[in-house]
Amino acid sequence: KKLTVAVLGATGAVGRRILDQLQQSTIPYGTVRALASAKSAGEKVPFGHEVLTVEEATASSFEGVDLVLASAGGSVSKNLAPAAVKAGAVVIDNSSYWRMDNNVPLVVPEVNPEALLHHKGIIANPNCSTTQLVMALKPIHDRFGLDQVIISTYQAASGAGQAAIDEVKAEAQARLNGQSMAEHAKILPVKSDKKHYPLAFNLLPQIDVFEDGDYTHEEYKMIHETKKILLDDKDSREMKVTGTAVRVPVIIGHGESVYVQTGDEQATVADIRQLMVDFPGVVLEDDVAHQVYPQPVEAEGKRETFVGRIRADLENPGAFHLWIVSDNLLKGAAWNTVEIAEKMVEMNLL
Ligand code: 11C
Repeated sequence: KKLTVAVLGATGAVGRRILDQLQQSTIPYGTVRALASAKSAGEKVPFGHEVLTVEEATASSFEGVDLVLASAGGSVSKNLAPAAVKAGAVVIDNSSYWRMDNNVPLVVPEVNPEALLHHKGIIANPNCSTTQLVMALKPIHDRFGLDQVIISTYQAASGAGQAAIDEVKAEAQARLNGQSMAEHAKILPVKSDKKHYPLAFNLLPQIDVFEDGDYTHEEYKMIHETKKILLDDKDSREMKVTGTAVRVPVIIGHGESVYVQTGDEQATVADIRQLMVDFPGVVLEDDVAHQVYPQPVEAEGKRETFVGRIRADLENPGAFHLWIVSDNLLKGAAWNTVEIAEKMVEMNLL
């Protein structure tokens, strides 16, 4: 059977990439529809060699749709995902709205595909910084156990959307022309917050709003989502997770410096390297003698998660440092979404 697929939020940076990844996927699609807000209705978006005309997304858009790939933000997903499920569709959602719902599996196909078996219509795609993190952590967790994980992120501007990319480019241009960057800073670090700062030639240690204990919402997402994916129903105190999320003036590709304390003091760097080589979707780039290590400019446009700079901690036995890079718009968003659908087809769930 050919699947009727609707891409919700089809005009955004992630939505366009979902169309692209869908077109290149093994999913047996028939009709593909592009849905977005009323203001984008009538726009054209490419789908392979075809051009799709964007339709307004409403609760009645999903009649006859088998699969919805959504990247339209939390409030849209909150309203439209249940409507799509009611119409008989399976929804794979990129927004943060459903991720921590107990009835919604939060899935990275290489890491926890078994969670798909219990879906009730909505499947959530994790936050980009979580996805690339659990790709590297999963094989270490399975082999040696993980007592503690401490993450520092280096997150690209594209995580905050096209307007943030435009803003950092305008700031860089202004600075190179000897002009002030301040007037261009209207969105970052967080559009809804009181102050805005330039990202060009700068670092912003704030991604999303501040919450309890002065952690940001992004930091909490990484903590809670990582535990939900890796620990499933187990006691979340089994693995300590914490971190600091920082926005850097890179356009595409998040970096993460990660400290892991495994549960095995005998674990070696060679073991960790081999685990990365063997894990599907992870590419080991770790040869410092030849200055080989993951970089955002090289990860851009690729589906894989790249891991390097693997070192044993100098003082804690069984503890390691890793450097993880991936395209935040592909494995972090569009590709993982389409890959979940591919996996569901393979598991006869679609
Ligand atoms: C960022 N991680 O880089 C965010 C973007 O929950 O899907 C992804 C937001 C999300 O700004």
